[in-house]
Amino acid sequence: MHASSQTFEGQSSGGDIMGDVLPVSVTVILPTRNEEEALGPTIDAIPRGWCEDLEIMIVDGNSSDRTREIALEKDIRVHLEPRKGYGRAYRTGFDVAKNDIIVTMDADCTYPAELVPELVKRLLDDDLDFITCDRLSLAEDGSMSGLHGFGNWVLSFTARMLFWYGIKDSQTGMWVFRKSIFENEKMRPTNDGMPLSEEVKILARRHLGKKKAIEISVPYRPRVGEAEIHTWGDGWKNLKFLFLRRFGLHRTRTEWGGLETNPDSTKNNLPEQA
Ligand SMILES: Nc1nc2c(ncn2[C@@H]2O[C@H](COP(=O)(O)OP(=O)(O)O)[C@@H](O)[C@H]2O)c(=O)[nH]1
Ligand SMILES: [Mg+2]
Repeated sequence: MHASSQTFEGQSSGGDIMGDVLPVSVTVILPTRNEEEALGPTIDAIPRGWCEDLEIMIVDGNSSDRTREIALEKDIRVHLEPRKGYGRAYRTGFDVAKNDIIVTMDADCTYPAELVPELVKRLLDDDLDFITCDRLSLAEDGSMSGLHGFGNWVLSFTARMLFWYGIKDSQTGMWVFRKSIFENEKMRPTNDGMPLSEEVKILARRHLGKKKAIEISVPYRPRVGEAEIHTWGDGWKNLKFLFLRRFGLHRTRTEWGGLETNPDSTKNNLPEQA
């Protein structure tokens, strides 16, 4: 049976049932822009004490609300990436993340943070390089509007047709992978916007293969806090990017990695939040 039919439904977790501490270091990256409502509960939902070193960080896109303050109160790392875009935040975060395994999630309480230890354990046990977490099979009521559900289906269907990689959910923002995959420069995503999400999966399947890059179904929940939704605009950009990427016509606007000048709480040079 295909890997994507596997689910992590109903398996709650935490250090307790995991037994031994996993012998790895992990960075959880949360991109944020104005997530003051949902960031605290998202951070609190991430289990602690189940791996040797756990770094939790936000890559903040110049939030104008209390997002960065909340992160500092919760004692997690804050990296400020003033350049706009979801993809830009990750193209910086992937580079500045301290640890060997990277986990990504939105900072909006939609993804099952409680499953992070089990997903990492799965990566190690099965000697995988990349896990993408499908939301479409187990989405909870109210987590995706009809239009968003339809848009996700169109994008995932188009991605399957163009690339033939068999990924069910091309738009999920939860991935668990080894940071070392980026040592191969071809694995580095190029898009600074929402299309980075589909690009990451396309690259994983292309360069790591189906055995090392798998899809697992996880629950998906309604969002906390306002989304800056550009349903049609982002949908169109995602669709256009699939075709550009397929025919090699995509272009990189900015370079891989964070800027030296980006403020970071580990450098003690964050500006006061406006
Ligand atoms: N740093 C940064 N984060 C962003 C930006 N745009 C969105 N985000 C964050 O990226 C995540 C995904 O955005 P979201 O609005 O939930 O998109 P959706 O899940 O596709 O509806 C959230 O945690 C946002 O706060 C941005 O320009 N910069
Ligand atoms: Mg979201």
